[in-house]
Amino acid sequence: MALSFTVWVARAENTWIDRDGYPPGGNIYQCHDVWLDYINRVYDLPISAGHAGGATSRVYTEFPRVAILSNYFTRVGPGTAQPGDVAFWPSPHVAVVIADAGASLITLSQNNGGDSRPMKTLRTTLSKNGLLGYLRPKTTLTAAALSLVQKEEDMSLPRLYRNTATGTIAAACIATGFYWDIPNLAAVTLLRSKKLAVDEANVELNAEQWEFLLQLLAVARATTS
Ligand SMILES: [Ca+2]
Repeated sequence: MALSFTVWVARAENTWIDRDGYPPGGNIYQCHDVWLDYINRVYDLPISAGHAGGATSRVYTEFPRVAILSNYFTRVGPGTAQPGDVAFWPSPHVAVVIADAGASLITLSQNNGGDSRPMKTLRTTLSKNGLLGYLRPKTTLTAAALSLVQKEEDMSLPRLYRNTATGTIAAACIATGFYWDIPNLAAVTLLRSKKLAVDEANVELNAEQWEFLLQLLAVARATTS
């Protein structure tokens, strides 16, 4: 069963991911493995659909290298990212976007240090310098109608987004990389322990995030009821 984006991020973060056994005898925990894990666990695609045939950036520059990808993603140039976009650099590097932060991206990324200094899958801020662009999910989240509680320039506050394909709602904060899918608003449970229970994950919240969430859900419920 496919995971929601939030659940996948929660499970993948702080883990070592290898989905292809490559490169044999080397550091098998490559940035490319995060891309493979993302398309497999969130989109139920086989990892063969993410094959690069060499440098990971070929997934972008030769898109769609594997035809089925074009059913799920559209290739767009560098610019403002949306949560769930897959960002490619020519270095080569690939990372999955949690939030756009202007000149940089808050991502889930593995092996940022290069093979001589392997790094597990971490929430990492990466510069947009040299960015090739993004593969954007076709069920993209678009900033919308529900963003009632904040000014455009204030990135410290979360925004609400509506997934135009499914009608589900998500909350994201650009400055902190704070992100939730809210797949079924009526089913969201706010736990007294200040966790958000969504889908299969319990997301730990700090006091500020908790307060924001209460406000956001009040707005969302009023808007969608
Ligand atoms: Ca690998």
